[in-house]
Amino acid sequence: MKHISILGASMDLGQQRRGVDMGPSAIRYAGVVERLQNLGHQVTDLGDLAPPLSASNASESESLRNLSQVVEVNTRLAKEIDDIIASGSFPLTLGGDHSIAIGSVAGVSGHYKNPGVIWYDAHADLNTSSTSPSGNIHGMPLAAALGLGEEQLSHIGGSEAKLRPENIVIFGARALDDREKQLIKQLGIKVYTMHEIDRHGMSAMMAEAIAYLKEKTDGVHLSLDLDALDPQHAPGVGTPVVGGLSYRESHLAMEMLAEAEIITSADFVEVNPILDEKNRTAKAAVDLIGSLFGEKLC
Ligand code: Z70
Ligand code: MN
Ligand code: MN
Ligand code: MN
Repeated sequence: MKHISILGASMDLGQQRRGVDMGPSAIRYAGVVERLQNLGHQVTDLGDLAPPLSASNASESESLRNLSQVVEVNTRLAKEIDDIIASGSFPLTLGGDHSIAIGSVAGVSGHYKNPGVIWYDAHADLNTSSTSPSGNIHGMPLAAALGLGEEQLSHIGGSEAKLRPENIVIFGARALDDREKQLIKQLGIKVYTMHEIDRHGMSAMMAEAIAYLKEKTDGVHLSLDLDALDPQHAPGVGTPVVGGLSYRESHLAMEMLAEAEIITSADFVEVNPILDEKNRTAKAAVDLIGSLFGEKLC
């Protein structure tokens, strides 16, 4: 039994399609609290962080859209996550776009000597304001956690880098920008692209990723972007990318992580109910959360 604290990060200003700020509501509506309680966990729903009021005026930079709002929300989120862990509870953050991982990783990192992360995503989110093709901050959180790019982002929760490159595993990647590929090579970040997963299978690749992180880290944050899944299984995301992980593969991944007992915090992000079909993507998120927290089929 775990004590789990659920926190909604209702943010949609890290990218340009509105509606992903309603992700936490959709995931609650799909029954996340009841699902975890039925598994015997003690759950506290802390509600949503107050969202920023609106997108900024045009004076803010197009290479860092809505920077001040993203900084403000993530600064509060980092503090909340820090407090949740200090209280002995497992922080489960519901996004919101992926920019909120800047705050969640910042809040987690001080609690471990060697914090690690599994970045379960079609994208690497390793852009900075100088490499980003879009200016969307949801494409930058992993770079910010490495201490790269705009300091207002990378210094949230402290000026130090929050993650070491060797403690990162990216899983499910299939839409990397050229500069992100360069950075991955340069820093030696471990990436399981769809190629490796197709070639060797989820079971072998996740087992390898778990062994890798177990050796290097003393706490692992799972940052799960629903666009890691194929759009067939998770249509309600802002940036669907074909050729993704299936619902079944993703379940196996969560079950293996549960069995390995390595995950110490998590976020589930990018569920956009406006783009969804009958809340399917939020339901998939809740199904995966169930597996991550120990649900068994039989
Ligand atoms: C692209 C960028 C991204 C999520 C899209 C896309 C980033 N690399 N992240 N959807 N979740 O604009 O930086
Ligand atoms: Mn909005
Ligand atoms: Mn992402
Ligand atoms: Mn993504």
